[in-house]
Amino acid sequence: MNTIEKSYKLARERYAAMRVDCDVAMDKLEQIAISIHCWQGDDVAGFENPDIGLSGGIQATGNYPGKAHTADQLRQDLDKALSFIPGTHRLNLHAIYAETNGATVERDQLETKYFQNWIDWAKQNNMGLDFNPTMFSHPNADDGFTLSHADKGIRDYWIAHSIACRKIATDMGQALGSPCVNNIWIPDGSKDTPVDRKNPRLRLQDSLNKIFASANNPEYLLDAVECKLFGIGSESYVVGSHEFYMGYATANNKLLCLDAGHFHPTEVISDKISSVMTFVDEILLHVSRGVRWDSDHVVTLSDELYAIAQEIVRGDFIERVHVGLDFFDASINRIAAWVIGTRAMQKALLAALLEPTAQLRGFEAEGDNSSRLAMLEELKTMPFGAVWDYFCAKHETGVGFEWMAGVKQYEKDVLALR
Ligand code: RNT
Ligand code: ZN
Repeated sequence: MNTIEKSYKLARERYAAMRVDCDVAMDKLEQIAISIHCWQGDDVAGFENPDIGLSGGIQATGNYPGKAHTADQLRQDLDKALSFIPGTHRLNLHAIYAETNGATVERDQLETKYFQNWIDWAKQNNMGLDFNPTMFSHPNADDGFTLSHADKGIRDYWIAHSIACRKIATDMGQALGSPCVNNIWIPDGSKDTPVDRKNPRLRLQDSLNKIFASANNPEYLLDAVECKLFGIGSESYVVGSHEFYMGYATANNKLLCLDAGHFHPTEVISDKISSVMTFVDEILLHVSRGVRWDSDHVVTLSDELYAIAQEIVRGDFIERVHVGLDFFDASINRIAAWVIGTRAMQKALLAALLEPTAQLRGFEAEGDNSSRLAMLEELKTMPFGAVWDYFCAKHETGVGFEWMAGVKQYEKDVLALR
């Protein structure tokens, strides 16, 4: 027996003494497919137009060498990242990752054929796909408004784009036998105090109604809408606020997307999950890490990440919460960023799955808050790392820091030559 197995055996005994079964926890973790965002691999650039900068009030800062410039490079990088991530996951694509073979294809003209390579790649990897219309980094989004624009022509363009994306997402879901979550996020808002907060929201509601006019087949397509508090250049007003989309999702039976960076700095999405789940069937998470603003730092094993995972597990929401990642750091190795963020999410989920929740609930029900606090504190130093290491070893994805050597080698052999 090697050290990893020995440590696991001891850890399993420790957890068994608390009536927690480590094997059951690992089986459950294996079933959770994280939706890994493609855009960490190229700083949200996409392949539509290499000269157009990222707009929409979001920013990837840094210029670490080796970013992917083509879809083949991006898939190659993803393959590398996935080799260090235990389990089977999903890939989250944006419309700007279409492969048009050099042809200029307007976004309202996009079709599934431009994503065929992605579908084939996903099939090979036994992965599902998720999707997003891209309503930024485009001349029709230059003045900060898209689906809520005062100009009908511009609104119609983005409505047509969103409808095209729903069709593509449906085809992806059908091809891969797993529903594709198509998430709508728009940058609409204004830098300074607007006079009219009402009409853009009414126009957004109308645009969404047009986009969702045809019903989705939930076997293939799930529609999500993502709210936000502010962006760079939309500090004073965001059309698609939390209240707006909470209302829209509830009234229209859509998924609500909660992005960890899209609320006031002292607000946390972990506390919103059980509230929102009372009124919508399913939600999408954009797990991210905002540092002082919605900075989209790489996700780490923070208190809030633990709390998000606890809420998903304690609420029995695993089947109803789609866990997606949303960060883009251009200042470090992008493959490492994917691996660090995804592994952190999985670690948090494992820690939550290893919790003796029934016992904790018992203390709470009896009003024994001293025991509740004492046990929560003791749990923090339980050997959950030994279970995680064993899980990684079982999946041959590198135990501990080991995987980083593989990333460094790849940087030398592949990224440095780009
Ligand atoms: C922006 C939103 C949105 C984007 C991606 C690229 O603040 O979080 O989800 O990050 O669509
Ligand atoms: Zn997001």
